[in-house]
Amino acid sequence: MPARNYDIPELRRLDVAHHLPAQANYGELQANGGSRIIVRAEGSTIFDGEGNAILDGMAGLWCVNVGYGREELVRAAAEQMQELPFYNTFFKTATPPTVMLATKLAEKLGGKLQHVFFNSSGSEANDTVMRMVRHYWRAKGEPNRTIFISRTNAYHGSTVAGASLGGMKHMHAMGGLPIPGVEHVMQPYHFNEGFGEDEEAFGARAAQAIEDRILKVGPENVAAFIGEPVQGAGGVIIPPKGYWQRVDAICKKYGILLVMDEVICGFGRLGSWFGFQHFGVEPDLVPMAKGLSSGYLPISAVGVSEEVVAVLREKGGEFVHGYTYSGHPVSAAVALKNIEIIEREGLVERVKNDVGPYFAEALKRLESDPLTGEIRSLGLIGAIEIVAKKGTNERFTGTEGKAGPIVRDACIRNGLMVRGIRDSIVMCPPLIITHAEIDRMIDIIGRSLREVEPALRAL
Ligand code: PXG
Repeated sequence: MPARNYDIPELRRLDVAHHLPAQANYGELQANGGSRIIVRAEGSTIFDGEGNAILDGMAGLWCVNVGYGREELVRAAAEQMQELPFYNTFFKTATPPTVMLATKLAEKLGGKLQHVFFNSSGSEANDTVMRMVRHYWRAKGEPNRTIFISRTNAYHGSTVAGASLGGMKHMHAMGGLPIPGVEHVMQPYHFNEGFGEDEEAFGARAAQAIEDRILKVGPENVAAFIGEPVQGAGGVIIPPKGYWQRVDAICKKYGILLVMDEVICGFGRLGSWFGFQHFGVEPDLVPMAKGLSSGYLPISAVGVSEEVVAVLREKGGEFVHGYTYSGHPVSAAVALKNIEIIEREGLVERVKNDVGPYFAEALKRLESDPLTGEIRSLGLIGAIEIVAKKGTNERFTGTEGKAGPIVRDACIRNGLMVRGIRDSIVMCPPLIITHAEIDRMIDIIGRSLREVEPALRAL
């Protein structure tokens, strides 16, 4: 559909005058004359108001798994809005799409994960996790089990609970976070924290850090461990082989609940419906969002195990928690249709057997670039570490943490949206991306690295 005829300079002026965008430096944004206005999108490409076509190497914000411009999702929303635009789940009531989506998710989660609680965002899903887990332990007669163990650079959202569970120092530094009862241990970031060390041995060391902390705070006080199967916003940290098996075994050893945050990894990203299935472990709670509706409408969910629900049913009384939009029927209808599309088009298998391996192969073309340290990917998520000295993990002096955004800006100028995280760029394209588009991504990144090298070296 063609974009409407917007007055882009005026929109940018109004953006500065009235709009406070998410996670932005407002002074810088004002000095730059406002945000880039994105007006439409199709397939894997977004278009800005100046008429630039930008290949979306980030699937929106790690979420538009089925790509843009899906008429079926528009129709699913419109039909549900006509029939029933809203009803809540507070008054012992539910709506057909909500019940059907819970059933579908139970099928996809499989095993003991047969129950689903709905929310609107990944952050809210993790607030639900925190409240449900603590309620569970109280109901079970172990009220001292309140502590969550998480990891440095984890991202679990931006609400008070989400940002506390997360391990982002700059978020905590804004004040008052993390709230009490959250412990952070090292992340399994081999390139930065285990360079030169055998990868599996490093993974074992990172898992051991979790057990050490459990013993330090007392296992009887620990409620749960939470982790993303592959850390996304933390820089696409793919854990070494054996890491998740070790974490799972540690949780079982001390009777601690395992929460795997599938907000990014869920719905095909790693070539499996959920990341935990790829890594071969079975968590107790599974927050998910983003790819659940491919971002077409806000919706999130928490998959919950039979054991947890059995305790809540027997001894929990009322679970005094929920949101106005828990199980929103329109969002649920869109999520159901989105899952139907992923199934019908075999997108999960496509990532596993086709585009995932193709992406990994294509990335290898950047291995000879003097600026690339490590290039890693799993399914359709990947990262490129930018280094000052080939063969090392040394960063550019004076720009510690800044090389990523510099390369990212060059990529955007050249027509590719990627995300710059500290000294890396990360990629997370729609699952429908074509081979030709992957080739174009790699070309643009290669060209952008060549363009910025002199500026990086001059810093
Ligand atoms: N868990 C994970 C693993 C996430 O990636 C959330 C929870 C929170 O979801 P909501 O819907 O509340 O945003 C996320 C979100 C980034 C970036 O900087 C990443 C996310 C959100 C915003 C920015 O890459 N992930």
